Amino acid sequence: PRKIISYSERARLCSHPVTRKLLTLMEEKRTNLTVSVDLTAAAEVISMVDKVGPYVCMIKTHVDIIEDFSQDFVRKLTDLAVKHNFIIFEDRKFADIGNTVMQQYSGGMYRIADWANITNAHTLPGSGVIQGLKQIGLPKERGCLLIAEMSSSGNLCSGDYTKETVKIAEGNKDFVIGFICQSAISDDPEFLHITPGVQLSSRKDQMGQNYVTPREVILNHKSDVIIVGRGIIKAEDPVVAAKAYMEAGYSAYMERMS
Ligand code: 6AU
Repeated sequence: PRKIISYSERARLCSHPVTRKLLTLMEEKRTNLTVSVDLTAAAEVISMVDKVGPYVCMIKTHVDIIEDFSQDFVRKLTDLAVKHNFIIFEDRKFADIGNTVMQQYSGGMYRIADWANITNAHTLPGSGVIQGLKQIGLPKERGCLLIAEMSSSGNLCSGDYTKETVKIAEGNKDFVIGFICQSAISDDPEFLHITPGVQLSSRKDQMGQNYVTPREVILNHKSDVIIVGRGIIKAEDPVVAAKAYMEAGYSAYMERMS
């Protein structure tokens, strides 16, 4: 079992600048909530981010679902990150050879590496995917999360795959800052454990997504950060919902500390 030390104590142990910043602001803002703003119009995304920004440590995007993506969207998003003090995580799930992901990360119309503090990658291709991303991300002080486990039914990320993913992370600590996972899989305090598939009410959706509660994730599964999408963005009042998830997540962290 993982020894529990506070987010801010951990920030001091961490050498990666993004991890330090994230853990520090989590304690300052008293939140371990990431909102996944999976909306398809740039203006809707920006308006939602401005509403929930005060309650989150991180905003997660899927920019390839935005119909009218532009550099203006990027400017607005990065301005809001300063205004509300949060980290930007583009959920790109890179999964190709190093040479390809390098171009996907730096170029195209999204130029993800220019604005996203964090992105993520599957380890299916082996460590080459990290070598490619790193060439672009290291000089910009970016961080990467490895997908070690998934929330969807029947996924293949388990057992040896998860263990090998931890090894790839350990070999690339200058760039890999943690995991997308369902529960804590490493004892290293420098690695973040970030968990999607979180809702307070439903247990699943119609396409294989499985949900657990914020309390289960933080207290029982010993994760650090919860990711909530539809539980907040499709709620009748996203601000009320964001506050409820923030409170549920942070009180579970306080309970784990006590
Ligand atoms: O809360 P939801 O179900 O509306 O949204 C969950 C978000 C989505 C997924 O693309 C993402 O989390 N996700 C991921 C990530 C973050 O990599 C991995 C996973 O195993 N399950 C999952 O739902 O934007």
